[in-house]
Amino acid sequence: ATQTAPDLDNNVLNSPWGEIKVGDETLTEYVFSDYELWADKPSVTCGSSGRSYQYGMLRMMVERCAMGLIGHMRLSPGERIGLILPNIPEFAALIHGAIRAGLVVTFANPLYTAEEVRKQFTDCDVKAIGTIEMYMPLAQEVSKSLKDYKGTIWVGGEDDKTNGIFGLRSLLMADHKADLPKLNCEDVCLLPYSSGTTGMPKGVMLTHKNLVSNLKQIQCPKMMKYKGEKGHGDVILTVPPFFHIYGFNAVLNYNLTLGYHVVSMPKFTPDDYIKCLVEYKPTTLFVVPSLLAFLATHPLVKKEHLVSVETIMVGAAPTTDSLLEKFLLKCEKTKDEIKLLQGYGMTESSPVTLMTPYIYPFNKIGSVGQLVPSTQARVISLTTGVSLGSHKSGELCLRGPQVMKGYLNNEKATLETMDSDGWLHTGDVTYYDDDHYFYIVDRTKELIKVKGNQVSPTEIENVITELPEVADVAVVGVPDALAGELPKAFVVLKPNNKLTEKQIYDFVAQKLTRYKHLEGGVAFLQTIPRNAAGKIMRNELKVLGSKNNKI
Ligand code: 4UV
Repeated sequence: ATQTAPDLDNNVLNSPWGEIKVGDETLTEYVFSDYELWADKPSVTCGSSGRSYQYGMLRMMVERCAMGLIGHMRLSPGERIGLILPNIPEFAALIHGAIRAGLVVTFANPLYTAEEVRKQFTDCDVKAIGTIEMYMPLAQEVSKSLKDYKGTIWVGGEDDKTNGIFGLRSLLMADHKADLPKLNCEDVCLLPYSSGTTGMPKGVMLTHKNLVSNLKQIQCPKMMKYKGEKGHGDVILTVPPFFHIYGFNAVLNYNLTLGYHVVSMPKFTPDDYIKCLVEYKPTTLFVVPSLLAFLATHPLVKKEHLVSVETIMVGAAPTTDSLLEKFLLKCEKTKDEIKLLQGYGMTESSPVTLMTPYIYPFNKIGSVGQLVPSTQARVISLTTGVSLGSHKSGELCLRGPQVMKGYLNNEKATLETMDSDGWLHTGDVTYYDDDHYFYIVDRTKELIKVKGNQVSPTEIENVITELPEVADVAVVGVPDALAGELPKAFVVLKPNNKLTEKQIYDFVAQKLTRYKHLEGGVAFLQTIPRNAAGKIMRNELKVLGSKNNKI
């Protein structure tokens, strides 16, 4: 059954799920608030090596890591630490250790190029990096550009003081007593990067309060009804990276708070994923649409592999009804036997704002759900800006305690994204039905989503502009069945200059990580369509791009 009609005042929607008590704990306090109840149970297990820590051990590692960062590495509260780590159990120890120490954490995709990491880490003035052996050359290369650098933490390695390297193990074992600072829940503790509605990736300032509020919002026992209980014995298999807000807060922290067993995969391969399904018999899978497509369509995935699965949480990019239905056919389960829940959110909102409640009617398949507790929405007309009623599409605006403090050192972008009444303008086009279930139908912002990963067109355009032959360029996303979207470049060459599509593709490939490569193609134009204000008319290019995918 659907919920009773929520308050509706001037087309401002309130959550039908009421209010939460806004978080006044710090993130690490909240995530480990009940750990003693399951201290001997596994917390995070590496799906490929089997390496695993019990909750009691993880909690101790967090505390010792915090002391090591302060007492041994001489980092000070408020300073920034950058993590270049895949989904391994030590991620949880290091990130919560740093947050407990009062440091502000930024994380980067380990597959980024040195240039991409350098941009991010210099932008927020990183003083220490945590990484594993495989990415040590990347970390050391980036660290050369960082001011007053205090050292690299090597997860799985030993001290090498001459090179400023601290082995994580010796950091944890070091005999020192540091006074850990008293933290304020209004302080920023996380700086994930997001391009938001326009431009280059920016540091998103999230406070303890933002992140804890969001955990409470998605742990609302009414909305998730059956799973109010903690320590339920659930086993989670997750691929979404912990270095993205979805993987970090909505997956890792969400499940650690509840005492569940998180099986993480440092690298996705079909064989390893199926091996984990068989070995760990997960009850819940956290996926992005392209991973759901893998489960639904890959010949190696059999229905026997999915027998233990009760719930699948899918988010980070649009999912189609036909994909959800294909998946149900594959596992031969009904919608009541396996819950396909969707979550919608943004880095700027910690991330979750909309979620399908655990019990929802079948005709709502394809909806991203309802407002989580303590969250309000307005859908505003793209032409007039007025708030619209049900069944009318417009830009989704959101307000709640999970919304960021702003972008780091970028007041202009903050003001463009958050208005004076605290509404976050998402750049997503949506409508809601009479039961206040939301449907995402389009995106007005420039952002491209490739397999759930953010791709900023501006970032690719800036790279292509470095080519001396190029007069003008615009990058847009074109639809792709598997990845969702792929970046495609439209390039105007200077008169009498020559470049091939391949030269442009290769140039971008040298500078940016794999999922930002121009897999949607390169096309040459005489001019880039711009409006009177000089803004690229991306919609025209999108139409051109999808009609003519392989120009
Ligand atoms: O900033 P970001 O990279 O953030 C995310 C967040 C993913 C989440 C959030 C809550 C969940 O419960 C969950 O399962 C996953 O990806 O990108 C934000 C943009 O991604 C698109 C939309 O354009 C956002 O502005 N997006 C995120 N989730 C969805 C989506 C969705 N369910 N359906 C359609 N688009």
